[in-house]
Formats: sequence, C-alpha cells, structure tokens
Amino acid sequence: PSITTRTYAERAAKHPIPVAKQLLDICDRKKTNLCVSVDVTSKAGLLRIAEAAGPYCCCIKTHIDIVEDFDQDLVQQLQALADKHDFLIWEDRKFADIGNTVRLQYSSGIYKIASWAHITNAHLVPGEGILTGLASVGQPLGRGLLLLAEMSAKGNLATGEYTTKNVEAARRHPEFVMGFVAMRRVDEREETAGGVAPGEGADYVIMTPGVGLDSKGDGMGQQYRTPDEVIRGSGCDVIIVGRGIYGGGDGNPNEEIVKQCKRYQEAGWKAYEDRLRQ
Ligand code: 5FU
Repeated sequence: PSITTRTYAERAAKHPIPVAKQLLDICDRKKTNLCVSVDVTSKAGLLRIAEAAGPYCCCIKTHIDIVEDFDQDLVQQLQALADKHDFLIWEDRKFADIGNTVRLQYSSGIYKIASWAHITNAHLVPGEGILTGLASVGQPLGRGLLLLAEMSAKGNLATGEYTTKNVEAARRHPEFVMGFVAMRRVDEREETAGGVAPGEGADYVIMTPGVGLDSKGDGMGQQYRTPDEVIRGSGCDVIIVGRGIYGGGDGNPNEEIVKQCKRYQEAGWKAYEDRLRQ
C-alpha cells in the first residue's frame, strides 16, 4: 500500500531516522503539517515570527545567511522556541559542493549550521560525495537531510532523470537522507504496464514549497499551489509556506501571522484527512 494511506503516527512509529520520526510525531501531536518559512533579514523579526508561528507548525525553515545581525544568541533563542513550541528547525542551505567543502560549510564558519539545525538540504549536482561529506558531520549529531529532487520555480532543471537519480542516491544513504524537497511523491513509482509498483519499503518525508492560497506566483518564477493540491492531490507530507504567512518584507503583525498560520494549518490538515479517506 502507498505511504499516503498511512497516518503520520503510524509512520513515526516505524521510522528508522530519529529526526524524521520526531517530525512525524510532531505532525501527529500538534495536528499540523505546516512548515513556516521565515525569510526576513533581522534577528528580531525572525524570532518574533517564530514565536508567533511556533504553536501552529511542525517546522520553522530558515535562510540564516540573509540575517543582517546574526549572532550565536539568535540560534540559542530559536532553539529555545523550538523546545517551547515543539517544532523542528530546518536551515534551507541547499548545499551544492564537493563532500570535503560541504562538510566544512555545514560544521564551521559563522553559522555552524549542524550545531542547531535539525534538518538541512542539498543538491545532488556534485554527486554522492556530497552525502558522504554532510553525513560525516550530521549523522553523529542525529541530524537529517532532504535532497532537492524537484523545485517549485518555473523552468527549474530538477526534473526527469535528475529527480530519479536523487531518489536512487537517497536509497543508498538510508541512515541520513530522511526525504525530499519535491512537488509530488517522487519516491513511489508511476503506474507501469505490470500494475502499480509500491514504494520500495523506505519511508521518505516529502516537504513541498510553493504553497499559497491567495496567489499563483510572485513575478520571479515562484509558482503556488494550494495545500489540498499538494497534500491530497500530490501525496506530499509537509507544506512550506513563507510569504503567504509572514507577508514579505519585515513581516506581518503577529495577529495576522497567527490568523494565516491557523488558516494554512487547517487547510493542510483537512487535505491530509481527506487523503487518508480517499
Ligand atoms: F527548494 C525550494 C524550492 O524549490 N522552492 C522554494 O520556494 C525552496 N524554496 C524555498 O521556500 C524558498 O527559498 C523560500 O524560502 C520558500 C518559499 O517562500 P514563499 O514566500 O512561500 O514563496
């Protein structure tokens, strides 16, 4: 049977990667498959939005290198919010270099991403050495990796054979690759002449950007679909919503953030319940 017919709780109970198990457990416990992407450029803004959105999401996604006044205290406060509100932190770093270089980028420099981000992600462009390099740092710390098997933007090149190669590479690193950034259930085979081939046993978390209820795009290539299209229609597991919630710029006021979080949480959860029933 397809992964999309199983509940988050059932999947959490059997997941071999601790951080994936933790994420699926949070989705079940808080009844949310919402990941809020907080793309603001100030420390105070990032913390304010994470505090407001925290109760409604399973994950907060950061782009830490856009924060003008980054300091170590920011990640400490973010970690405290993650504990308080029960969410995971995903640094959307999109690593894309050879193994030795990404190992250093992940562990060192100003950001020391591996020390605070439960999840990060990578492109497979450099080959599988990138997975060996990142795993050498992240796995001992109990971190998880998403591979960018597909992207949301118009005209992106992560398609076809490239997407397939991402899934194959993930299967060779089952201890560290917990899932994919993708627009659909890339880990399950399409219907073939011999019938529907089931997933090959592994459970991958599909996290999907390009989600919005009020807009179809942003004039810079982003394309939006609804939570229902993403979760029920395409079988993805987590919706990632940025501007639809924080509003762009320095961010909406807190009441608006809470209102939008509730709206997306509800829509994402309804789509999940509808998918279980279909
Ligand atoms: F991998 C990807 C992708 O394919 N599309 C994306 O939009 C990542 N993203 C990120 O999701 C992007 O970098 C933003 O941080 C976020 C989407 O933000 P939005 O405001 O909801 O468009």
